[in-house]
Amino acid sequence: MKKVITYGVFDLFHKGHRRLLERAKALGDYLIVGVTTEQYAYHRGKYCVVDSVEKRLDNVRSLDCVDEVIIEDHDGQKTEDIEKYGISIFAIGDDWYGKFDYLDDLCQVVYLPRTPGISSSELRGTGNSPVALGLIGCGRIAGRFMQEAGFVREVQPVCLYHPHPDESETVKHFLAEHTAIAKVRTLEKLFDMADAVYIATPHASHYEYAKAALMADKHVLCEKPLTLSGSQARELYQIAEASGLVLMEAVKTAYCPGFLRLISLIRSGVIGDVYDIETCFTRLTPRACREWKAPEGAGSFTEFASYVLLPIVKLLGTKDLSWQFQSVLNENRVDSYTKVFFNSHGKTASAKTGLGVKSAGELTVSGTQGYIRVSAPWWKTKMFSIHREDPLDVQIVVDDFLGDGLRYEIADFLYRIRGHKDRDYKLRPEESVKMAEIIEDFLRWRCGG
Ligand code: C2G
Repeated sequence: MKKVITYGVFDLFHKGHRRLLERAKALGDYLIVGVTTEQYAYHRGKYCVVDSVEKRLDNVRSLDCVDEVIIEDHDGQKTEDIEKYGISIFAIGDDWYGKFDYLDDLCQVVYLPRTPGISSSELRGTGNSPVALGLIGCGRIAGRFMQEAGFVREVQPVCLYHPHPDESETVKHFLAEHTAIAKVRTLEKLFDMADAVYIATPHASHYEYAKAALMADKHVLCEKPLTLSGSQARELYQIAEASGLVLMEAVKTAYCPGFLRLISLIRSGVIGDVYDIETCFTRLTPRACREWKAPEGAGSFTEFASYVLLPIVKLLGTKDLSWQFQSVLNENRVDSYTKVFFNSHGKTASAKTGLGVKSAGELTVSGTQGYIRVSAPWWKTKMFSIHREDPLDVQIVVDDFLGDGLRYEIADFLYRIRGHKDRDYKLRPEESVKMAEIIEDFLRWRCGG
């Protein structure tokens, strides 16, 4: 029996996919189809898969020409599969021409002509023109955001609003580098031009900008921390919910595949019940920098809280969490180092942040059957190790963290704008609100209140 194998994402299943599979089957007697997981598609630069893997598997499985369906989820799998299933022919569309010639040694490689005039990308865009994005503010992170947005083609940054457009060197530099971006002088103009807004301004101004954008019926992706107060964060989520708008806090770690895998593995019990979490984020920062200066949002905790609090609210929950702060404050009561102790029903956590103190940027989660360690920088979760009582019993888990990692949050923002509301599990409103409440409490405590 001549076995044929092919692979694909098969998102928004269409005529081009069906014809490819029918022709692949005609090359032999038995057709195996590898359906690519969303994570592996990500890894290969496809960030906009719309259909769930179940749906994509069902679509492929329902065809008469398909005899067997498998999942494709890692590099090197094609070679393994060809040997494992005794494959005679590897077939794929000719958009991949030459890319799989290396399989020649194992079986015959056939590139089938693609069906013209149809593709998943076009279907994704059907009735949906790209999301025009207006930027508010253009600090360091906005430059990185622009680069990363280039990987999510259906999001197009179009304009920039900055409160002092002509005075700032940063703005001039930004506009010179991103010539497709129009400078607008008012927020009204920005809202006219954009479907959605990305806010990258100093912390204390996030609330006002996010509220104005939501009131103008725009989706909002806001840099962390979303706000410096729990009630403000709650209000923003309420406005978004009531208006059917997407509001997302841009904590990149929350959306990256490695961190999502870490959390789901822990929740599935790999280290038993979780009893302690230790997180840390420090960056030695010169005293001349903004992080030390802005009166309200300055200091190590407001700067890094959104990262260090994330695994804590994810794993200990938001309901019964209590906390206590300890800080090293400078003469302006700005914290150069902060350590927070958490408790929730006897389960504990600690979070360290520093601008003037350096510590290991690691994350350790301890449970009744073992612990997980993510080495520095844990917030770019790429690899972690699972340890048990026997020091030699170590399992290493590796995942992707591409570029600066912002592409994942941008892709999620797009998905959610396109109606995939269920995706808010990556950072739920109540988790984001709880982080803002803790920051608010910290600021009150730091003022001596
Ligand atoms: N295809 C086609 N005609 C089209 C569109 C797609 O023949 N108009 C083919 C592709 O060439 C591919 C298959 O349909 O062989 C699946 O296409 P995609 O879902 O776009 O998947 P792809 O990104 O090609 O994934 O590891 C291999 C990858 O997963 C292949």
